[in-house]
Amino acid sequence: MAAPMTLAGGRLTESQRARYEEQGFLFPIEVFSAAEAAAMRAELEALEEEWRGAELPLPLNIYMRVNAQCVIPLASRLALHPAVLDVVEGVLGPDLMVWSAELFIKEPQTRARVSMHQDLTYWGMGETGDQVTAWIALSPATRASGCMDFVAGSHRNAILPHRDTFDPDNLLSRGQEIAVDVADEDKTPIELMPGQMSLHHGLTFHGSGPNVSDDRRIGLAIRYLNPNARQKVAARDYAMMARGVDRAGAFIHYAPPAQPFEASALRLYEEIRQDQAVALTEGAAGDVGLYRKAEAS
Ligand SMILES: O=C(O)CCC(=O)C(=O)O
Repeated sequence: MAAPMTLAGGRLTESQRARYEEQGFLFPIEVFSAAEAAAMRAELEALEEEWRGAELPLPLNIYMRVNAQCVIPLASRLALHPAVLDVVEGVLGPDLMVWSAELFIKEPQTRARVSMHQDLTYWGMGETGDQVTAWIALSPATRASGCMDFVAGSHRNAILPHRDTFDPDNLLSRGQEIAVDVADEDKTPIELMPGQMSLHHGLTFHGSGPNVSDDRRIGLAIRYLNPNARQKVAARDYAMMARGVDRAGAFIHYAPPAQPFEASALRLYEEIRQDQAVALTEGAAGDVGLYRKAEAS
């Protein structure tokens, strides 16, 4: 596993920034100690234990996979953490917003995978550079546990055609995969220890294989925007202010949750999910389960 990069006072150096621009990704970046990451994992697993059988309007899995920052304080705390923001600022500048935080969990010895794709395909924001994803490992992300693979330089492509597979083993919302064959030798495995993160551009080709290890693979993918980003497909979009100022006002701002699954946060969550669904389900030929309307109670 590669040694973590040496930051300058917790921030990217000019050459690290240039490497991100060149490759479309950067790793491994240590943002939390192993002990801090273990405490975060324990908090997450206690939350899963407490809420798994609870009466929530939607299945717990949806709240974890889509906009977890709205209803799970651990997710918003990580997304707003200064150690993470200091690094992200090196890519997006001083004004930062959190668009979404998504837990990608692969249970031990399971087939769950992520097909090769470009994130921006369904965000409704076009091919903007005003976004970056920070993916934080809360358990070892190794080749055996199904770490992500990135294709260096692929972020210089436009958004390429994707096909929806709706494969149940695919963790993506519609099992979308890029209609391009990616050779194994073009993939860089993004192995991370707990507390380390990677950054990737929304046009970078990436995916991940199954977890054949005996531990869970837990990652939190946080999508950051700067205020130059625009939602072009949905009528409205939302973001949590993280740092600096939003002079453009193109996104509706909201506050992080104080407690898990508060009633007001659950209402806002559903509003955001339904509005964003317009972009994220656009053109889908089948049912996009993560964005399906909640059944009326
Ligand atoms: O966690 C994974 O394996 C894939 C996550 C991903 O595709 C992303 O963060 O954009």
